Amino acid sequence: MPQDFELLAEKVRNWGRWAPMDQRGTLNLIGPEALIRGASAVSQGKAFSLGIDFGINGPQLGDKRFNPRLFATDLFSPINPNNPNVMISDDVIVMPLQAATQWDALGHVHFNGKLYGGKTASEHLSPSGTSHCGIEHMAKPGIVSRAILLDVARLYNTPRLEPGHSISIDDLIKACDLAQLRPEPGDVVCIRTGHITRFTIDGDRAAFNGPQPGLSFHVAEWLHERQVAAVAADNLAVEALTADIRSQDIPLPLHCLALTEMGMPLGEIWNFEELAKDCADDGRYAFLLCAPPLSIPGAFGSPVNPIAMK
Ligand code: UVW
Repeated sequence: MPQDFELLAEKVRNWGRWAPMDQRGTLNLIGPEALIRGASAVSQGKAFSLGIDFGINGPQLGDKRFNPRLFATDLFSPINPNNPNVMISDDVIVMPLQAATQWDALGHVHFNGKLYGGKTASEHLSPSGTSHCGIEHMAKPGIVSRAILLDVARLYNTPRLEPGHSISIDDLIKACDLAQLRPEPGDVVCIRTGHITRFTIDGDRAAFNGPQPGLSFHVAEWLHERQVAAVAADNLAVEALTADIRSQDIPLPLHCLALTEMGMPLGEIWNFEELAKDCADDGRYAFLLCAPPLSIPGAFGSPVNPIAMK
């Protein structure tokens, strides 16, 4: 794999393509045409949330990535203590930015000491975040474009792909045929594996966090050729994960290619179940996606509640 990987990395590298100090990567491909194409995919007045809840019963199992905890900081608090007929309540949430439905910022992964654009990671990363490719650069303007759903689970005629199933370019082309469309420059590609249902339906956090179906790193070439702006999936990491991830020469190879080489954001833990039913019913797999991350300077990711409109 390392040799394959190196060749592919050179092929898909976008460093310096838009500007020497570029921090938006393939989001630069979303221009007026992609936005208008997205807007013209809305004809039925339907909207779908592609996010899961940010709550204590979320999908996380770990100590670093834990489930969000909400605390009320103000309850029954009168604005005018002499006339307590108007009261407010406030709250604070403690959570990792990657706790549930989220975008990875380009700065989330660096490889061989380099961030996207060839910038030296050690010069930019600190305990207070990153000064290169933080999520704020993806927030303004936010991620709004045409998106297409590639329903790979449906292609295989199964509610969910098996753990470890590695989705190939051939699978993506067949899923495009099923949807009767191809990604156009600036589109966001949404990949349905069905894996999210291990959490949302089965409530099995261990299975959701274990080996899982997802993209093979080889698809980076196809995404690059099709000029895709971003990819989102209904699993933990967009790419397929096997049990031996921690002992691999290049763990998370698609992360390295997408975030570091291409500058292509990855959306994780999205939920396409309701949207996928609707797409299968009406045969329309294209929609307007509005999925702006929060503008948190220096952050490596952001929660998002993506909305698909048809
Ligand atoms: C994984 O959790 C493996 O991916 P990410 O760090 O992008 O969330």
